Formats: sequence, structure tokens, C-alpha cells
Amino acid sequence: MTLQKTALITGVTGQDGAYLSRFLLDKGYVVHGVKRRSSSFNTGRIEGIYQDPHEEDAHFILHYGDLTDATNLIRIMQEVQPDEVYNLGAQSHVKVSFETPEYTANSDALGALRLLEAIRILGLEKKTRFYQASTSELYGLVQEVPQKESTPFYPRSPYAAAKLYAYWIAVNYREAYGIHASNGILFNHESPLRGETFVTRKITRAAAAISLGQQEKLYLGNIDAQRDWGHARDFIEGMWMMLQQDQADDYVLATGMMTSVRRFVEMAFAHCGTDIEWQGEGIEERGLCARTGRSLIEIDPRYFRPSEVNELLGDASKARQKLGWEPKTSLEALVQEMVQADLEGLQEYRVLEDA
Ligand code: NDP
Ligand code: GDR
Repeated sequence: MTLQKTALITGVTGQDGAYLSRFLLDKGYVVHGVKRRSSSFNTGRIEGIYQDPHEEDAHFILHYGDLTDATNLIRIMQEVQPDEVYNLGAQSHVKVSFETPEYTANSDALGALRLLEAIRILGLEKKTRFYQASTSELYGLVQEVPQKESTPFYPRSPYAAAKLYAYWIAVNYREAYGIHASNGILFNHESPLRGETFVTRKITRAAAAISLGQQEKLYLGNIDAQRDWGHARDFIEGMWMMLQQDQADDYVLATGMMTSVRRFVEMAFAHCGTDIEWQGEGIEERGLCARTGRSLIEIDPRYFRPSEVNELLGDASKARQKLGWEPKTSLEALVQEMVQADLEGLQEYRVLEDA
């Protein structure tokens, strides 16, 4: 008989936290999550798995906490005594990090340190394995194409600089104290649960809303940026695989396909029955409905970043060979799933509003 494992997830209310919680519960884990106090509900993504805390033998347990609060993290860690910690919590928006650089450093860089210190303070070095949500943004101004584990980092935002610290402190605690700490260097991964202000979800939501007559236009920034987009469901499995290895290590997870924001727009609108034609240049460029000529997409410089990451393309050979990890979802299937979910969500909202 295998013993039931206990996992602690920071960022449990986010996209990846929601997918990972379900995945671990299905594997028979007891899952503890750290959620922030908020003046309105922030648990929408984990509604389906929420368990009443009064239930005996609950397998999904939430704790109030914050990555900026060390004593709180130590207490939760002491109470939970986790076998595995997944540090997914972060101020994760690159553009927002230029506006809140200090907070981003506090939560994203020092947050990782606080968790690793909690492991040490509580003497859990031999028991607790640690996953750090590292990112392809570390590559920033790319030094090599495609990017793999040995590619030099060159962060281009306060977010990426904070994640750089978190990456190295995880490596350092592995080397200095023997903690089983692994970095997953994950390229962009999306889903219907993706936050509405990240570009993919902003696009699929707008394509759905425009086709339902609920929105006039979509305003975007740099539509020539290119990303390696996969499905969050596939990527969280890779996180778990990293913590099942005898040795901790660092791995890139990516699909190995790069697509522009512009192409993503075309794909999303095509799923709603609209072909897009581009006209003009620079900030005057517009995306028109090919049938009616109506302008649906416009450029708004407010979405430009002070320093941009123009293109990212990952090479996940190491994860494929050592973990047996493969992405399973094509970009086409991902876009279709996201658009479909947004169409259904907006239709449901309209029915509720009408009622
Ligand atoms: P989300 O933005 O969807 O979720 C972030 C989570 O962190 C939310 O639960 C949020 O809580 C929580 N959080 C934010 N600040 C704090 C804080 N100070 N203390 C505690 N919790 C906090 O991100 P994703 O799920 O997309 O990403 C998960 C992790 O992976 C992040 O660390 C991100 O930087 C990283 N990453 C993501 C990639 C992607 O493409 N999705 C790629 C590579 C790395 P609340 O719900 O209250 O806001
Ligand atoms: P990214 O994701 O910065 O890669 O970080 P995002 O979807 O925000 O941007 C991707 C690219 O699209 C361009 N872009 C726009 N972006 C947003 N958000 N809104 C727009 O209107 C818009 N127009 C064009 C951006 O300039 C950029 O080049 C995500 C986050 O999940 C991070 O936490 C994670 O570490 C990385 O992915 C990997």
C-alpha cells in the first residue's frame, strides 16, 4: 500500500493551481492550498473541488496566507508538513510588474526564499520536495534559439528579474542544504481558466464577445510578439513529474512551436466565423472583418511594454528524455477550447442578465 501524500500549493486560486489541485486530488493526494484574503470571492477556478471545511476527512483544504508574510508561511508549513510544495503563487503579469516592481520582487523573489527558509527552519529538508514556478521570461532578450536549460538568462522586466532570484535561490538551497528543489522553466501555457488580461484569453474572450454582439473592438499592443503556447493541463503534469524524480533538477517545458499574437487573433476569430484582414502599419494597423470591412482590432500603445520580449521558443528535449513528458494539446485545439468556453460563458451570462 502506498501512503497518501500531502501537497501544499501556493497560488491555488490561479490557473495552474486549479489544474494542479484537480490532478493531485485524482492521484489521491491530500491537497492544501494557500489563498489570499480578498474582499470578493477569488475561488472561482476551484469551485468544483471546494470542500466544506466541516466535512470530516476533507482532501482539499484552504489556508489564508500570503507569500509576503513569512510567519504565516512557516505556520502553514508546520501545520501541513507537506511531502511536496508547489510554489505557483506570484504577481504573474509582466506588464503589471513595471507598475508594481517592489511588490513583484517581494512576492515572486522573496516569496520563494520564505518557503525554502520555512522548510529549513522546520527541519523538513529531507521530507519536503519543492517546485519553483520558473519561467521562459528568464530568457527575455534571447541569446539562443530555441531556448533550453543551458541557454543564458537575460530578464527584461521586474517580473523576470524577480523570477531570476527565485530560480537561483532554489538552485542554491538544493546545493547548500540538499533540499529536493526543482525549477520548471515553463513557456506560456493557457486554458479557459487563463486570467482575462493575458493576451490569449483577452483575444478569445473578445472574439466570442464581438461575435455575440457584446463588444465593439479589441485593443492590443505588440501583435508581432511570438510565443510558444501550450495547454496548462499538460504543463502541470510536468511539474508533478519533476518532483517524482530521485534527483531534483531544472527542466524546460514547451511545445517547440512558436506563433505570433497576430496569428493567434486570426485563429480565434476564425473559430467564431470571422476572417481577419490586416490593413495599415505600426500603431495605425487595423484588423478588419474580411466580409464587412468593419474594424475589429486596433493597436493601443498603452499595452506596449517598456522593454519587450519579442519571441520565445522552447526546447523540451531534456523533459522528454528524463521525465517522459510530452505536450498533448495542439495550438489549434487549445484555441478552439478557449473560444468555445468563452462563447458558452458569455451566453450564460446574457441569459442570467436577461432573467
Ligand atoms: P495566475 O496569475 O493565474 O495565478 C497566480 C496565483 O498566485 C493566484 O492564485 C494569486 O492569487 C496568487 N498570488 C498572487 N500574489 C500572491 C501573494 N502575494 N501571496 C500568495 N499568493 C499570491 O498564474 P498562473 O497560474 O498562470 O501561473 C502560476 C505560476 O507559474 C506563477 O508563478 C507564474 O508566474 C508562473 N508561470 C506561469 C506561466 C504561464 O504561462 N501561465 C509560464 C511560466 C511561469 P489571487 O487569485 O488571489 O490573485
Ligand atoms: P507574457 O504573457 O508576457 O508572455 O507572460 P502575455 O499574454 O501578457 O503577453 C504575451 C505577449 O503578447 C503581447 N501583447 C499583449 N499582452 C497582453 N497581456 N495584453 C495585450 O493587449 C497585448 N498585446 C500584445 C505582449 O506584449 C507579449 O509579448 C506570461 C505570464 O503568464 C507570465 O507569468 C509567464 O511567466 C510567461 O507568460 C511565460
